[in-house]
Amino acid sequence: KDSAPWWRSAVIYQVYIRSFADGDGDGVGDIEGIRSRLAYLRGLGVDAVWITPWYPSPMVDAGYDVADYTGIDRRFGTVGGAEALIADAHGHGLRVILDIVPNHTSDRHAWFEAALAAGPGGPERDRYVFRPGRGDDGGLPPNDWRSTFGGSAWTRVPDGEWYLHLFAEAQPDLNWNNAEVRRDFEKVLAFWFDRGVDGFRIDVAHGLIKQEGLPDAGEAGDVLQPTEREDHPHWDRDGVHEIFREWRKVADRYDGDRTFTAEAWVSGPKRLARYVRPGELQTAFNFDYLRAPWDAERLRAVIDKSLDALGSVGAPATWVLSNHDVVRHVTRYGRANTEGRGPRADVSEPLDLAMGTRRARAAALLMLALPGGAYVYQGEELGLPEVEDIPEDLLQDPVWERSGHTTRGRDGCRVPLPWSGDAPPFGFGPDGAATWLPQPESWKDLTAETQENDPGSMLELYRAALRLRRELPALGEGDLRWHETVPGVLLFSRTPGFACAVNLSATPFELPAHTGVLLASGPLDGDVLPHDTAVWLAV
Ligand code: ISL
Repeated sequence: KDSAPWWRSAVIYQVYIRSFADGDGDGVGDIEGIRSRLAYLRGLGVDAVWITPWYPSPMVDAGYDVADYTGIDRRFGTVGGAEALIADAHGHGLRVILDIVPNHTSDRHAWFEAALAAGPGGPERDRYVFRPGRGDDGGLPPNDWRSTFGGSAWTRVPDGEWYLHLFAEAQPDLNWNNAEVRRDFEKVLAFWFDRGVDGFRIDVAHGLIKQEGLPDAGEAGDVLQPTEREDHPHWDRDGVHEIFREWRKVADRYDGDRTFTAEAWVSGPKRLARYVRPGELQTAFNFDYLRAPWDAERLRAVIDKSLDALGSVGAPATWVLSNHDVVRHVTRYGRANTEGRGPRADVSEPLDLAMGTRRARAAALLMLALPGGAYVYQGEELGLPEVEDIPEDLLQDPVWERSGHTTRGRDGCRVPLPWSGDAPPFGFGPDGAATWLPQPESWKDLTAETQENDPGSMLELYRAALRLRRELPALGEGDLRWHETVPGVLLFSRTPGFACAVNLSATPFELPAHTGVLLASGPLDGDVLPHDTAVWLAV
């Protein structure tokens, strides 16, 4: 176990920087805030932190609109502060993963400003995807592609050309056929590797290469997720792999195991496995697991298909339940009939938070018992639910509107963390300081301080599970063997001497023979596992 590279079984904690901890009291989380909470992360028992974009940005898309890849936004700190954070984290035994955003820049990036100034045909324009429009006077977009955030993926500039943006208008897509774009990103990787970072999470890794000729997407343009179709003009094209093989060579020039994780929403584990073939990236988020509903058959199918596909290329699986783009899973699981997918909260379904929390506890034990690595999104260890009643005038996420369907966006999973105390800002920042989104009063019962040392709390469950993960040789990488049971129950063993049972049915389940209960997500009834409960057993 010890000789395998760290990233094959790592538990990586996602720090959504503007909502993690606020060191200077301006209501927005920052680098000093993270530094002040490293001991907490160490105590939680994770192996690494992934920090969402901290680069200078107009913040149209919360920092995923980058204006300078080698700087730090003044709201978050300085490059010196970032270096100090990396050193401190390493001192606590925590690795540091950065977020890199190669599909698009901000429209305020110097490259885009130069592209605009250059005019049609200028060489600087070739860094992006500019085209003349269709129609007599070029007044129609060059094709029918749709932005992920709604509307056409094209915006016209005053000189008459149109530029492509698969996300917000303020996020122009880069042209990855341009040699300077490739060279500059390799320099960005080196800049941060030189400062000690251990790896990168690659934003929209499946979007970089567009089909030659930019043909209309036709009906494929209506799919909300690239996961629904393999042959798509701008998602998951073969050419992206050549880029990542070059990136891997950059990482391998450094000592230690520098690593990459692809954020790639693709149509199933076989396509995902293409990103983690030998010589390419090391891991990729398994979003099929995140999207699976609370259903034993469906979960087992996702687990098997993922392990098969990733295993066939020698890559470990990487499980994830929540992130800053989707409804928090306590809330997803709290709605009986909701598929566990996507950022869109269907708030019309009745919500049972007690059920959601109970399932989230069981889901955590399941995830952390599976072979491979896992991601923990900040606040999931506190059992935070989605905040669904943020007043509309305070919402900040670019509105999502597709196929006539408007949602409240992603702010509900991005509310600043409650650390301590009885009232907002709950220790997020200094007493009396604002928070960029309001925190619910009810979060006084969910602060880290309240949960600390409470054996029934979500925080103590995560701590106990992560401690056992470090101690038990069976956990982390390795094999899994299923045992046939009754419908609605998942039961598997791992060697040496470990078994996990999860009861997703309504009927109590009699545990198999074992030599001790290591950890349970809720009270057991002797040797009977109640509904929506998971248990780790010594066998
Ligand atoms: O499936 C998708 C596109 O149809 C989306 O899920 C998309 O891949 C996803 O939204 C990408 O998310 C990442 O990049 C976005 C940013 O807004 C998100 O926060 C980030 O996680 C643009 O940079």
